[in-house]
Amino acid sequence: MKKIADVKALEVLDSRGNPTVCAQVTLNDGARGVAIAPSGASTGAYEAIELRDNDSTRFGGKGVKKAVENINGPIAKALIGLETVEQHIADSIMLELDGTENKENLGANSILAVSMALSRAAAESYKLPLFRYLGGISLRKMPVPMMNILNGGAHASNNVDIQEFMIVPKGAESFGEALRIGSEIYHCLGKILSERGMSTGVGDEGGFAPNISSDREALELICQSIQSAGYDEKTVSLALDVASSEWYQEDKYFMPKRGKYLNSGELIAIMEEYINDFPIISIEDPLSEDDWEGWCAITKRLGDRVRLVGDDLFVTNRRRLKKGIKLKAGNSILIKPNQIGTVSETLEVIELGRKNGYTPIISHRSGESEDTFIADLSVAVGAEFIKSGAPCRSERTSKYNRLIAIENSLIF
Ligand code: 2PG
Ligand code: MG
Repeated sequence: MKKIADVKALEVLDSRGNPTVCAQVTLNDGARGVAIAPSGASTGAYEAIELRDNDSTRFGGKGVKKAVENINGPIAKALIGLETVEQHIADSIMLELDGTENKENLGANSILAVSMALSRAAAESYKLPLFRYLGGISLRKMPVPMMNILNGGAHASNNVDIQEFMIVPKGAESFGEALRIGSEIYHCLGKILSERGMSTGVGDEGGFAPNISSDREALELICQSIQSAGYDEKTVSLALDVASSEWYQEDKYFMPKRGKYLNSGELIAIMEEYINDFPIISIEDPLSEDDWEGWCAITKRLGDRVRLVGDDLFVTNRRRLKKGIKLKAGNSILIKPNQIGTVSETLEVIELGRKNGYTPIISHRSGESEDTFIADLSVAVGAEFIKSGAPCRSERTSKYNRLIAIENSLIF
């Protein structure tokens, strides 16, 4: 009988140099899983709570000692000795122990790290790669990467308000080819920027973060880099993450870097212009998490032309997705396990989305680590896309490299 023998945690650093939670679960047969929780910057208001110490004497208040103690104390006590590795059973025990809707007692960072570490330990115990353990034998396909090559918004200290400009090599024959194409375009963009005397410094997700005159200029620069790398829109499309919840104030949108106010209708009209003029196939958070009316309007107007992806809108949360399905708001859902806090709830919301025609896009956070859980998750659920930043910086490429390994059936 498989049994949980030990649960432990440590405070480690994420890609922004902030503390985060690393958990380890060991089974009675010696199988062991380790996982690190990621962390967002443009977090949705309805996400599960990431527990921070708020003790200004350590890490500027960002320490996660309490979250680590919650694992080493109550979570370990509740899970050690459990005579099963069934994910939903262990996850429900942690949910019950926390006892809140948003996981504020134990922290979604501690619960998720344990939840992911348990999946890994169980996979190892069954001698299966993680994607196979999570997804079973009917694995469908490799995802297409959505690579963020130009960063703005809360992820970069430049003058660009839209958070992410992504390239999507959807015409590539394999994941490896898609990554090669993405990397070539990324380097062409770097060359174009440096020829124009613009900064080639990168933002949180590895994309360039130059100061430019407008969002349109960013889109034009990316199209030029696609062309100069020798590709066209049959092979490479574009995707945006507007992250507009960051701009929303009392029914209006204030673009902080440009100092401009817009209403929902104006924002929708701008998105429509971009779709008309550029090969954009996906727009994430074009409207705010609280602007359901705007979301319904944009879905009616553009939903048959483009993926409208709810990130802050749905926060990987079943209840919010159900509301979206009922109202016909959006047609895709971004999946970030730490927005909800357990592996089983993440799998459930993906299933709910799929049954209702909402494409799942598996996503990293802007604060990441060497953990590659989401790469395996994307294959396990047959996601059409994975978003893991630029083809640059190891916390981003670790996911892409893991996918190359999976595609080639090499199990690291
Ligand atoms: C997003 C994410 C990841 P953050 O908005 O989609 O790109 O950013 O992790 O800062 O919320
Ligand atoms: Mg987003």
